[in-house]
Amino acid sequence: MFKKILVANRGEIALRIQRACRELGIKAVMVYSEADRDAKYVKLAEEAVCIGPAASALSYLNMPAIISAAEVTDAEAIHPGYGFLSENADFAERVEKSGFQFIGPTPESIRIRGDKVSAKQAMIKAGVPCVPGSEGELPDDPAQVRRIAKVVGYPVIIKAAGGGGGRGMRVVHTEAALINAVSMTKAEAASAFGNPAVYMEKFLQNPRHIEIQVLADKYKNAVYLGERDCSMQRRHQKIIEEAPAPGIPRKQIERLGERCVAACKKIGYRGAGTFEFLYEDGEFYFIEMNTRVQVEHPVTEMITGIDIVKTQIMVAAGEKLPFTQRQIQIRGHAIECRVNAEDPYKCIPSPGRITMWHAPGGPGVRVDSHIYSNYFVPPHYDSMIGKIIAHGDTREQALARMLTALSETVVEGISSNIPLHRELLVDAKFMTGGTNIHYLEEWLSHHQR
Ligand code: MV4
Repeated sequence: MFKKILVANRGEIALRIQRACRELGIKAVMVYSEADRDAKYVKLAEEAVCIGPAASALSYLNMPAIISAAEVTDAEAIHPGYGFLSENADFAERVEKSGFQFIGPTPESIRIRGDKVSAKQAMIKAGVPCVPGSEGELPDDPAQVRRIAKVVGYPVIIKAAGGGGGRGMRVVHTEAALINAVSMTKAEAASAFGNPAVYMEKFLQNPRHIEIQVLADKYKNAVYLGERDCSMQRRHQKIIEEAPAPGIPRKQIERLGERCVAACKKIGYRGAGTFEFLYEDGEFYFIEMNTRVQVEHPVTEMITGIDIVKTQIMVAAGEKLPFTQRQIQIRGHAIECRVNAEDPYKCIPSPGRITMWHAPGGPGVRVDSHIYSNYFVPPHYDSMIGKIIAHGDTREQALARMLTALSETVVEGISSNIPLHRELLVDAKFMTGGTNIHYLEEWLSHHQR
């Protein structure tokens, strides 16, 4: 096992990784920008290194600064967390070339999934159900493009191979609009991602966003840890996630999970990963894969009892997965509310000093947050200041515990989205379960205040 790991991230996930290291008896070196000097995990750290000014490009995205910090502190491995450099194949490669272990999959795995066309082709080959569409990249010939769209059926969506997470896509409803939409998406993709390749899919109008969590070691052992429903989102920012996904037959999830595991084995995947699916009319369609630990990993930890971050570290160190699929049991239900420093209805960021913070507690309640009373939320990064997770034997109990937790939580000095969470949790449709990816934006348009 590693003796020392460098944590190349900030905020709650930096603290989460620090905690996993402590539990494993590993020293954690924390890095921080000038704006994060007063962070809780920096105060708690045995070792911390300033890697640059507030701007992410000069600190958390600064590969040489991070690798030098690992060199001067004698760390053996680098955990990238989520966001920043976590899915940057060049970074993973430079980390390994510098003699450190990257805590994540191989650079090749990251690269395959970064190109959505190659990721989708790998999934089709592995038997994972995908959205019907073009076989690979769209050809240049307009007549051929029109023919493909006719077979797929309108509406279609044009997606950039280098895009993802909602960037570089365009919906097309009619043949008249098709060729122009393809050229516009190609031009944008070329400038934004340095890759003009685009592909086409049938556009699903009212899907849910369901994802499967996997863990794999380098000996081709892989397991799935059930699913998460991440449909409650606005502009591709999730705000509530839950597991299991309400109303989906267990057998169908098991079949899908087994497909994902088979795909991991086939591509030699290692570490934690997420297979993202759209779910519409009772069917799953793969859209993207994530090769990092995700913000919403705690709901899966709560229903399985498995520590995903610890397992990431163990498999990166070359250990075997410490459990088999048969040993993984789903217990109860978990919900996560992302607490953002923002106006709850207009969703405008609200950085600044938190004059008072009281965290909730009680049975089944978990808080993953780096904030404290008198902490200054810097304006340079995303607005998430923590996550509240509630677990219960049933969805109803998890919801009740979450409502109590939110009512106990105090954030003063800045705005937070807690009032929004408290309204959504008692919304009749949300309480029933199974709302789709458009629900929150529609809800907000009727509840603007
Ligand atoms: C889609 C889709 C409908 N049909 N693909 C958006 C982010 C990226 N991960 C894929 N996305 C979508 N792909 C087809 N064929 C709708 C979306 C989509 C979406 C997906 C998941 C979560 C939120 C979303 C919000 C808008 C659009």
